This record gives sequence, C-alpha cells and structure tokens, in this order.
Amino acid sequence: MNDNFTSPDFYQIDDLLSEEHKLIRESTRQWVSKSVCPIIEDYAQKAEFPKHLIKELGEIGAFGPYIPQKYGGAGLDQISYGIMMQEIERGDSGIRSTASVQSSLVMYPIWKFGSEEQKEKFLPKLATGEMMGCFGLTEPDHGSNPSGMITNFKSDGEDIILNGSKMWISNSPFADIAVVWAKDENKRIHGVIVERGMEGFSTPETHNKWSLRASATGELIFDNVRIPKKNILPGKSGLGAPLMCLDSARFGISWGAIGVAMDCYNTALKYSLERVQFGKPIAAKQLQQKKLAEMLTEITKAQLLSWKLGKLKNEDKATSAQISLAKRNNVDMAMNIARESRQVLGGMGITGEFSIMRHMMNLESVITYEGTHDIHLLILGHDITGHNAF
Ligand code: TGC
Ligand code: FAD
Repeated sequence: MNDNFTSPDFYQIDDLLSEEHKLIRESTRQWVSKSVCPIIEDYAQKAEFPKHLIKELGEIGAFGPYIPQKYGGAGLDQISYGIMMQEIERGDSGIRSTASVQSSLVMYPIWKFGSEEQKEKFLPKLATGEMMGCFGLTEPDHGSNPSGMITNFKSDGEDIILNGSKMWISNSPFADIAVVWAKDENKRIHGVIVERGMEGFSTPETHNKWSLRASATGELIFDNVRIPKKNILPGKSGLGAPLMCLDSARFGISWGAIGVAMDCYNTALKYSLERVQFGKPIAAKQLQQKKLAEMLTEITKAQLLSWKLGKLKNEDKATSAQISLAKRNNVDMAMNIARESRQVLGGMGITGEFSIMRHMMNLESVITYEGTHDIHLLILGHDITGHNAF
C-alpha cells in the first residue's frame, strides 16, 4: 500500500500551531503510518475492525485527548484533538470514528454530565482502551429527528427498566458500555450507561456495508433491561445533552475530513507526476492541474476554517451552527477531492493499491452520520433566519 504523509501547507498554517500541536501531529502521524496504513486495506476488504489497534490508540492518547488528566485524559486543547482526528482519518475514517466516539460521545458525556462516582469508575479505563464505549441515539424510525425516540425506561425501586432499540451504532458489537439516550415516564430524555452483560441487552452486528468497512457497526437492543439508577447521567437531561456531545464529535470530524482530503490530494499529485501519457507526465496537462489546484484551494480553506473553529472552541465560544458549517463544508470538500483524485489515478484509482476508493466509500457514512449534509444546512438556515425548517 502506498501512503503519503507530506502535508500540504500552502498558507503556512503551521505558523498558527504551537510546538506542542506539531509534536502531537508528528507522533500521531508516525503511529498512523506505522500501525494503520500497512494493515487497513486488508481489514477493510475483510470488513473487520482491527481490534488490536485499541490498545495503541489508548497509548497515543487518542481516547479523550481533552479530558482532564485526573480522569486519565491528556488534558490537551481542542486544536490538539482536531489534529489527532486529522491524522488518524488520513489513515481511515473508521479508525477515527472509534477514537471520536470514545472521546466525544462516551467520555465527554460521562465527564460533563456524570456523577463523580461514574467519572472515577469509567473514565480512566476508557482513556486506556481497557474499556470501550458506544453512543446510542439513532433509532430505526428516528435518525435525523432523535427527539421522537421511542426507547424509554420506567422506574422500579432502585432500578430502571429499559426497553427499545438503537441502530447504526459504531463500535456496539464489541463495546463494554453504551451511553444510551432514552425517555423517562415524563418523556424527558436522559443518558443511561448500559453495561455489557446486563440481562436483556444485546448488540447484533450490521453486515454488508460498502462504507466504513473497517469499523464495526451494530444495533443496541433493550428487552426489559434492569439497570441501577446510579447509571443515569445526573448532570443534564433533554435533547440538548446528546446534542452537546454531537457538537464535540462534529468538530473532530471537520478536522478528520481534512486528513482524508490531504491523503487523496497527495496521492493524486504524486501519481500525476509519475504517470506518463502522450509523452508527458499527466501533471503537465492543464486539466489535471485544474483538479490539483482546486483541491489545494479547498484544503487550504478548510484548514483555516477548522483552525479558527478550534480557537473558538478553546475559548468556549464556538456555536453549534459554526460547528455545523465546518462539518458540512469539510466533509463535502473531502468527498469532492476523493472523487477528483480517483479520476486522476484512472483505473488504478479503483484498486486497493491506493487509499482513495476506500476513503471515498467511507465518506458516504461520514457525510450522513453526526447529522446529514442537509440537516447541517437546515441548522445553518435556522441560525441565519430564525425560522426552523426541519
Ligand atoms: P431543537 O428543538 O432544536 O433542540 C432541542 C433542545 O436542544 C437544544 N439544542 C442544543 N443544545 C446543545 N447543543 C446543541 N448543538 C443544540 N442544538 C439544540 C435546544 O436549545 C433545545 O433545548 P431545550 O432546553 O429548549 O429543550 O431540536 P429538534 O428536535 O428540532 O432537532 C434539532 C436537530 C435536527 C438539529 C437535531 O435533532 C439534530 O442535530 N439531528 C441530527 C441527528 C444526529 O446528528 N444524529 C447523530 C447520531 S450519533 C452519530 O451519528 C455518531 S457517528 C459516530 C462515528 O462513528 O464517528
Ligand atoms: P433519515 O433521518 O431518515 O434521513 C434520510 C434523508 O432525509 C437524509 O438525506 C436527510 O438529510 C433527509 N432529511 C431528514 N429530515 C429532513 C428534513 N427535515 N428536511 C429535509 N431533508 C431531511 N448513530 C448513533 O446514534 N450512534 C452511532 O454511533 C452512529 N454511528 C453510525 C455509523 C454509520 C456507519 C452510519 C451510517 C450511521 C451512524 N449513526 C449513528 C446514525 C446516523 O447518525 C444517522 O444515520 C443519521 O443521523 C441520519 O439518520 P437516518 O439514517 O435515519 O436518515
């Protein structure tokens, strides 16, 4: 497998990064180059998640980079988190998914809304990867509209009884815990930590995906699952709680998409310089230069967008609509670059010799999960006009 790890930095955006950011990028990049790139095509072809990477993801600090050190996180800033997601997704969106679900959708809600006991019990093990989690919001009949969810629980003494189901859940087939969003008897949404082994809880895997093949996706089924009330996240209820988690994950995805775009661009550039047709490298042809110039332009714009969003997030000033704009723009940008760079490679572009086709198929999930392309447009429309058009 070819891999390309030269980062386009046309506007000297590196000047905006601290020495720590650059060190994090370098170490994450080295790990991806050594541990992900050589094996990932094989796992994608087999449609299998490379479970052995979990421990290493924990070791490089990809689980909860911004969670405080006292809970096992790395205590880093938001730009560091973004840079890690960028480098990991340069390798594969499915591996980035595992890191961002664990960080933003499992550790983040426990850190933000959990009791001290929950934080101490779960966060350190989630940070090392000794324990893995998943996030259950989407249901068979409620995807873009999670407020209509049916999954619910009733109080029974010191416990609750949970019923319902979730689908399209990343990492569910092997997760030790699931942060599940469900309605109480008053139809108020709460986060509940469901633990593997609880009676009536099962996690069947979803097969035959053409996208995110190296990531495990499944369902969460709750059939009268008895759960102690101490597993409810006490700090926040209502749809705003899972939406806050999504803001964090969507921010990471905006960076991850840049990593995919960089890998596709670098592959196309290198190939076009080497591939000779009509007596010249195809890079000497205007049509190919147009593709490459437009790719670099879009990557540069996306880099600036995510960097500025990271600054805003560091200051706790980023709005949900700003995050939607970045997730929507950058994933769409990466999809376009993947398509264009695949064409630069001609027939070779469809093979597993190169990463482009795998990235292209992965992005079909990335543009759908964490809010579809259209939902993010409607979030922006709402923010601009004050009118909710959902
Ligand atoms: P709406 O009435 O607008 O809001 C309900 C309540 O939530 C508050 N709120 C937020 N709070 C915090 N952060 C945000 N981003 C918030 N957005 C809204 C809002 O103020 C309100 O609070 P309150 O106190 O008044 O009740 O809700 P709505 O039902 O109209 O829906 C809004 C909409 C459509 C934007 C939202 O439902 C949405 O984002 N839908 C998309 C669903 C989605 O993104 N699902 C993702 C599932 S997880 C996933 O895909 C993981 S993939 C992981 C991987 O593998 O990487
Ligand atoms: P729908 O909501 O049915 O949307 C179908 C189409 O209708 C879309 O094009 C959408 O944009 C459009 N649409 C919807 N509403 C409107 C509207 N008001 N106006 C105009 N158009 C509209 N979920 C989790 O909870 N946890 C996970 O870990 C997770 N991982 C995932 C992993 C993968 C590989 C995939 C594919 C999905 C994952 N999801 C997860 C689910 C994901 O978040 C949903 O697929 C997504 O939110 C869209 O929901 P849906 O698929 O039900 O599509």
